[in-house]
Amino acid sequence: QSSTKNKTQSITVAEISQRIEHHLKFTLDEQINVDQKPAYWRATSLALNDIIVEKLQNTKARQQQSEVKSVNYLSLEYLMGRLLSNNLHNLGLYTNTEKALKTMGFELADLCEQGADLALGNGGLGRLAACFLDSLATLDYSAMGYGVHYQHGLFKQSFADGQQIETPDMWREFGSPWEICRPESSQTIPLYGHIEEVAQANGTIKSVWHAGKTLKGVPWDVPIVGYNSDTVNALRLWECRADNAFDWDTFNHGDYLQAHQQQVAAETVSKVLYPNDEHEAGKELRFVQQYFFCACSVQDIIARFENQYGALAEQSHWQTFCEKVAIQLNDTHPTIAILELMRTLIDNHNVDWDNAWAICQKVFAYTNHTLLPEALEKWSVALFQRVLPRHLSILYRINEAFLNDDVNALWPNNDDMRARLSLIEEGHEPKVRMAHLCVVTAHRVNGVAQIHSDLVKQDLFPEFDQLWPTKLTNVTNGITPRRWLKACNPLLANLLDSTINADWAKDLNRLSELKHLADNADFQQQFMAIKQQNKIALTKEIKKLTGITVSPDAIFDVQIKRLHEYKRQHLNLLHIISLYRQLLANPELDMQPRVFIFGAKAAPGYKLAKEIIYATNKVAEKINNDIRIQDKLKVVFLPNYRVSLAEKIIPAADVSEQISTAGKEASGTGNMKLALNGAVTIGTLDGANIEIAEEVGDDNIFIFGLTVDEVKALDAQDYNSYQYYQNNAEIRACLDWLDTDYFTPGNPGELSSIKESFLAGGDPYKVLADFQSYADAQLALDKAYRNPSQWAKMAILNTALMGKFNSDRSIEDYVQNIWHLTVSK
Ligand code: DL6
Repeated sequence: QSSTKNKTQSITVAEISQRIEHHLKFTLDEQINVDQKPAYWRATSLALNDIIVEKLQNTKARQQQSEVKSVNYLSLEYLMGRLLSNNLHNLGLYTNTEKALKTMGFELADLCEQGADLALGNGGLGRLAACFLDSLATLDYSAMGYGVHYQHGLFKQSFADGQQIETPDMWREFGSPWEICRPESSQTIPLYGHIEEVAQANGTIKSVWHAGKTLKGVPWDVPIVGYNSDTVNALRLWECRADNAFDWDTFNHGDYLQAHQQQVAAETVSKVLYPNDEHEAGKELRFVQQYFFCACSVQDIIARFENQYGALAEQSHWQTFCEKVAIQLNDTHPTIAILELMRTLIDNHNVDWDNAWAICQKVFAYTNHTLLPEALEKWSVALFQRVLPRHLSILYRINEAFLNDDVNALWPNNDDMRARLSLIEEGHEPKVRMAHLCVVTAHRVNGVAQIHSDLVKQDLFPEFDQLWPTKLTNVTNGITPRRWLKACNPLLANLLDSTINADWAKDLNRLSELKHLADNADFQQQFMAIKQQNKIALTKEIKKLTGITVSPDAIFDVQIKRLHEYKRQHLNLLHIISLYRQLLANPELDMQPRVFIFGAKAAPGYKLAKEIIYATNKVAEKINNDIRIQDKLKVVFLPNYRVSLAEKIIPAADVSEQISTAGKEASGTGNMKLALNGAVTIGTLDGANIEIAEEVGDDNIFIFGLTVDEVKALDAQDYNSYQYYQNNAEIRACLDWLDTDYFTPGNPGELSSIKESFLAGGDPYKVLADFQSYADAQLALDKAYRNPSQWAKMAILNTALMGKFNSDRSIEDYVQNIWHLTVSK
């Protein structure tokens, strides 16, 4: 195959115009030159998709021919964002398309705004999956992303009198130009029913599963375009339909609506993304959703393998399967894939137990993304038994072998240890420990930042680490510099293009050349002028979205991430209240004006998280309208935080708030995006903050707060949050203020739940313990900002030293240590 990347880049402006006009006329039946942005957005996307699909076909042919190993990334979440701008940048067609559209009277940047976000994820885990797909294609690896084709992605958020309101996300109400339906690869998925033990002619017993119901999985492929590469991979998303869509008997008896019921029931399986971040709700529908997704994906992986290499029933192909297939489990959500592969190999492909198990151990690897106990999935044995009886019997056998062989070898006759490590948690309602199944099966288990991986070894799975000392490892997360700088911050990207003589968006380490310019007054001026322009643009967006006027001369201090107590938006809020108090006491307080910008969705069932949003909005309302403080303080909570909004906020940020309780944030990736765009971090020694600090140096980051060990020590001596309340007058005053009706006129006590969470609630995330240290760090930050050349230097060095956090590096780590892929060029 000849290289198509240069061919793509040479597509002319006229050709692009022609392709757009073709779709306007023949696909959309639109009059050319009608001023209709949605139609032009769609026509442009379709025109681009034609080019992409051709590359996708070439990629497939090339990958098949070269017989390279392929990684299958299984994730219940993909936070893709919008695709038009990113695909254009990755294909090198942005400028020509911009020109083409100009001749038609449109601004490309404007049109890009028309696209809906593909918000098929909650937060960091889903966005990481999206970055990884981008890097895999960019690096020319053969990869397939597998996910769920949710009809509704993450809910839309708005505020009514400060309260979060959720409405359904309708990302494909009128279809999406980016997806291709593949009915020929549909899957039939059995579930429920019972097992029959059938004696075989050779004297053995075979378990035969008589399913009570089947579902149909229909795949939709979203092409994943590599940057400046020949590769377009696919993200395959499964939609659930009824296997027999219509009950003809019922239909013929005249009950037309009833006849449709099966279809309605099946569709609920892929209807909606569960909006819980770091929390498992344990609902049957979610279990079925996970299984449906895993079963479709495993069957598809096998079908693709057999299509290329021949039937898996043949023993000679078992080894080849291990050599050609890697399956990565993105957290425990897709764990059932392990049991499904075992079941399929044994029941459908005549593989014996030992070989099936050996295959599973070779192909599966698992990434852990959280230590929070409430996020570690456990499914009730009873539910398993009802929905997946055959899978449960396989799980029991795996457990038996694990406990009797592995555990017993290291800890002979140790019932305590058996109970601790078993795949089943005994008790009133026995449960399957999904993470244990992953660790027992996978050949590699990785955490997502060094400290997190260390804690996975020390605290979460110490016994597994003793059993298999090389299994647990680390791959620090990364972000794609294509979306998170080149596409979202064109002004800075241009400056980098003209300063660095290399394709920095591919080789991000080249940004370190900026180090030598960090002190250069001219370069500082250019760098900060771009920041200022980005801030002006965000100022307008803030006005549009909230009606609030902010000054671009203020410090733009940003905390954007899911709302969770451990991420401590309420620590930020407490500090804002304290600043406000200080300003009321002394309106002439010498400080740089500051705009605190929040973006966060709370899980709809997470009461305190929603109360924190409400409190922030109420405090914001008061502060923003208080003329006594002369605009020195503004608080903005932007509604509906999502990828496309992040792309507007991040280039404009001066300060990046990464203030989780040490030991709780596995890695964070927003911290990397913000620093890459020249924001200076104020953060704890948690997750990837530690590695960011190592890269940029202590002078270019504001670290505060307890370390992991100090948090543990506080817990060991029974942390008493009341002491901080009693001993720190500022804390006391701020918390007591929340009890009054100052922020909620006429309704005292509306914000008291936050104070309560710190006091009666025991302050589980040590907000009060870290408050003073945080306030001191904020003071130091304010001082640094008021020295423009010092601040410019810090900002430049943050951009310069983010090379490590390129998701291409993360992918190369996975390739070297876990997947062992080779490039297909
Ligand atoms: O690894 C991606 C991302 C990390 O950067 C965050 O620190 C971590 O909180 C997040 N974890 C989850 C866990 N979800 N569940 N279950 O989203 O992963």
